[in-house]
Amino acid sequence: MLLPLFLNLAGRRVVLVGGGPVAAAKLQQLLAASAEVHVVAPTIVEEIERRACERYRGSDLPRGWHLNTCLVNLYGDRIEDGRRIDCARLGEHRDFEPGPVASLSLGERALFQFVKRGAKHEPTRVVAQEWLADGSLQLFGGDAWKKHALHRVLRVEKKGGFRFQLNVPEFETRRVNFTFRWVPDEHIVPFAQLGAAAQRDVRGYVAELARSSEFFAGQLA
Ligand SMILES: O=C(O)CCC(=O)C(=O)O
Repeated sequence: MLLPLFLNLAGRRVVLVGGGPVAAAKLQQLLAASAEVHVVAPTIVEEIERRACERYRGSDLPRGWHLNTCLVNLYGDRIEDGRRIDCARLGEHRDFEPGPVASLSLGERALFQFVKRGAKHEPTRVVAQEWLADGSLQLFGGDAWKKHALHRVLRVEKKGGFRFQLNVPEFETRRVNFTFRWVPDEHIVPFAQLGAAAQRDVRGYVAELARSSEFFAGQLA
């Protein structure tokens, strides 16, 4: 039997246990309810990396590198003089880090395209496209997709009613995308072992992360 819950979670700390698609869907709902979410999912990145290693090998998978960092893209409307300006797109580009791209999407569906630029005066050609929905995990690698094609997000829908309360001034977020990146093991260094200048550079950022992460709080202890 299901137990429906009607709780005001705005500003309340919520612990979410798990890192699979069900947890990802719940995360979206909790963020939309303005909860302060603490995710306990030590395996999410390892699981994504395991799937990447199953599909890619040889020169497509850098040796001695691991998925260890993440770029977060917010898609939505910019609020300017009370008007909403839809800027939910990302222009065509390549990701230059080695290794397959692993990207996790939350919120509204996005139209993701692989494109090739034509010769001078010829239009850009779409070579493949897919809709990335709430909870989608997308993996792509190899020269065909990473080197010989560019990728872009053409648009993000508004049909699902997704809104993330992320406290970004003058911005309404309806899609969040996490793109995990491969990092060589020797670059993964505990905060305490960084040089003084590097520690100064990142201390404020680590302190901000430490507010909601035991891992980063431990790094500063
Ligand atoms: O938002 C997405 O689905 C794609 C993000 C992307 O292409 C990137 O971060 O390089």
